[in-house]
Amino acid sequence: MSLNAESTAFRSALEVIRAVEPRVADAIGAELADQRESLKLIASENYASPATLLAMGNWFSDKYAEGTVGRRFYAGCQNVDTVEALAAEHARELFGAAHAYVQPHSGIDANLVAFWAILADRVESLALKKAQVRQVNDLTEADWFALRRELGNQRMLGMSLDAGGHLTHGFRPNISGKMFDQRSYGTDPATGLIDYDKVAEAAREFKPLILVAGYSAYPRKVNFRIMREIADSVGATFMVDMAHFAGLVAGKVFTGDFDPVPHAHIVTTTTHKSLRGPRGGMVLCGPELADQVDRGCPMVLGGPLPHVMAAKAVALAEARRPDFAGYAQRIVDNAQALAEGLTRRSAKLVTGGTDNHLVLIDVTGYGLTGRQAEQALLDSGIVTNRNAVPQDPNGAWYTSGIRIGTPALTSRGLGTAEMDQTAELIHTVLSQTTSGESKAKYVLDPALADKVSKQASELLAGFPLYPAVDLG
Ligand code: DSN
Repeated sequence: MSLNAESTAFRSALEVIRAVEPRVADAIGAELADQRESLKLIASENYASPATLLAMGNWFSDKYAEGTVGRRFYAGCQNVDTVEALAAEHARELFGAAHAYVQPHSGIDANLVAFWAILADRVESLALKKAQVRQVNDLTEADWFALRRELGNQRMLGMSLDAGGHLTHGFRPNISGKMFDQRSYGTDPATGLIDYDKVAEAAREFKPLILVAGYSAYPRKVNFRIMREIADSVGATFMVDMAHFAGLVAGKVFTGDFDPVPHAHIVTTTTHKSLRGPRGGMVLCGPELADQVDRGCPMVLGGPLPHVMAAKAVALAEARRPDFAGYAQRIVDNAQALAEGLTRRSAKLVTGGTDNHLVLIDVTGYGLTGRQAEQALLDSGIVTNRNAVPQDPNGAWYTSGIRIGTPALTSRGLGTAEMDQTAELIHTVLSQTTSGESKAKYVLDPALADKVSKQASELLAGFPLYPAVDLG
């Protein structure tokens, strides 16, 4: 029987790699086997399509292409121009954005590009007002620093890390918290929800240059219309980092007030989470910030990765297909089924549930730290990650939470019935694990961990991962 195209492609690729360094070929094969075997609930991971994966493994990797489409610092970029323009076009169409910049290598890179663009735009506006120069690049170094001092306000207000924000939204130890004078907003201690009046109050007091919305561990929707009104009321630039929920925006699950694109001045994202593309980042904005954003490389970023931009174009084309909306809705249906299943079994959830792709379990309800729970689940074939909960008593390393998300299992085809079974497996492990002599140590009967691992494998057996890929 002849092999299908995917199996032939991956088998041939591994054969070529094996001839040079067999251990790499073995590791690639082992990674597929591990991913097939584990119940992957990491909220920020997914499974890109074979077409997306294959678009990355080619000679586009050999090309330098600093600059932008049609304006490169290197010759011979006509084919890179083709894929970069395609990726940007798909992104604009998918999200209804005026401008898309598809070069960032990651979410952090995308955020750095946005910070640069906002700051440069403000300085340039000030320079223009004084009729000093036409664009920021024409400023002398002395004028640039003088104008930055005159601008004064380099303050960022973002969601705090323990409330579910991201490191790059002004967390003090991160570069965002060092480049900017930062303050953060949290969530209401009683409900776990964003209190927009409190955000408005903080904005009035702090008068940030940038108001950031977006999260990596907040299990609810954010009203971006209200956030924009808050930003406007203090003259702040409104930035949304939609890395976690970009797939829900693309799939039109988050619309109206919950779609950041019509409300934010600038939107950043990764491409590999709920959006299900290759590892990478992207920036969307209106015409006002487009020129500064396009200076991302080489201003902030190293040379673009044309092979990844090719894969972004493929994945974004996939996300524009009608079936992606169904996928996005199933992600949320599954997360809600998982939340309900856990709640029914007495798990304590931050905010009591979810309306996006993730659920945050407060594992102090099981007498555990996040680290103990994460390892106990891993022993049982369930891959999650520990995460701080609001006002976390165990800090950002040990934490008190477990973050679980459904984009990956939904890609595999699991539905709400399987989410209930997943909730049962998680609850079984957590309720049978006891705290050890330190915040990292725990006691779990290995026989129980084995039993749950087998049950997880049985659950997954009906939903083969990459069914078209047979490595032999
Ligand atoms: N590391 C990503 C996550 O897991 O949410 C965010 O950067």
